Amino acid sequence: MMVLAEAMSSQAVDFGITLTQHVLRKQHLHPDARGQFTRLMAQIGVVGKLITAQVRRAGLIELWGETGDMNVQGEHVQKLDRIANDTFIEVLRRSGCVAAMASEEEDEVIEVAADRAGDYIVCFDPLDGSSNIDVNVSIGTIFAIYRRTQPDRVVPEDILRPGREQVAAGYIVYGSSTALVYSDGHTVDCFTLDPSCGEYFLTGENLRMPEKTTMLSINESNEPYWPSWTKPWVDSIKARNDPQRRRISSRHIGSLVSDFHRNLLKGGVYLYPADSNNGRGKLRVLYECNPLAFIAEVAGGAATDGTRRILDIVPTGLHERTGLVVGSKTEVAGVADFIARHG
Ligand code: AFP
Repeated sequence: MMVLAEAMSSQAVDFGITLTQHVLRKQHLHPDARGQFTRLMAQIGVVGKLITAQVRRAGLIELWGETGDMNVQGEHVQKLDRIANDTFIEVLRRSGCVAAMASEEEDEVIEVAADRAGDYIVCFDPLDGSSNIDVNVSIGTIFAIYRRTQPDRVVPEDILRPGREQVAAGYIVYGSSTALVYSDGHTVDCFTLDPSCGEYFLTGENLRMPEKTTMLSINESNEPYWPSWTKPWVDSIKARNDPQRRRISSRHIGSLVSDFHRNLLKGGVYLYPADSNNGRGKLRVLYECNPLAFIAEVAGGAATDGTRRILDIVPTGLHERTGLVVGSKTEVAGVADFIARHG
């Protein structure tokens, strides 16, 4: 069995650095910091612990299954979706760091009472990949953090703004362990929750998206609805394989946050194109695409809807959807070429 000293010496990162310690260490990069961001990240960490506790016991305490309600997206709400959403809202409402929130599960913006409001706006998907809950497959929470634009009131532009204005973004994956990954725009860092002491420790520092694509993540059953460039593009990626050597593997979990996390670590491209009939994608700009595009870019990757950089989209509605291609920079750049050739 690996003893603690061995584990410490085998770590590529500073062993024993907690999430809060790490955020504090980086405060010098933000000379106007007032400590609110540090508190906000600590509270998001708490949200991750509370949701982890529910996810880990879901099968034991009847948290699998649907509530019987539909959400604003017209999807069946799972019991864990509801719990994760309420947890996120209530923890952040009490944090003193947040002025307003937008959730994938809520119809309207959630404003925080003035006496508790802070500097930040948070958009989040409380539990992404909820169709995977009942079958013990990885799911996650995704969040985007912006600074409020007005000191005394929340305005629509606080929420309906391009993703490039994010000050930070991150996600928590409830997988074989609970991992919290976030970027403050300078680096992308990964923390793993140690369940024995309830603390997040730094386990990956300054993550870089591998330039080489080895994983292709797409739901191929949607092929009849793909726009015309998608199939030739997918075929061109698969054509990198030959009988002597497999260079590309197909991996699609159906939980964007988990697919993204794997591709960030292993090198891959994730694709959910806009539907050729209605021109809309499935994924939500505010809660899924923006935060993951932000992380991808800071890690050296890129994200597009096919023609536009994801972070330049100015959403006109809270629950706007878009097509998404996210992965290494050269892979994503190649999409424009296929669109020019195949439309
Ligand atoms: P749910 O949270 O409703 O399961 O949606 C998950 C998701 O938005 C994203 O995480 C997946 O990658 C994508 O949908 C999967 O959608 P398909 O089932 O259409 O492939």
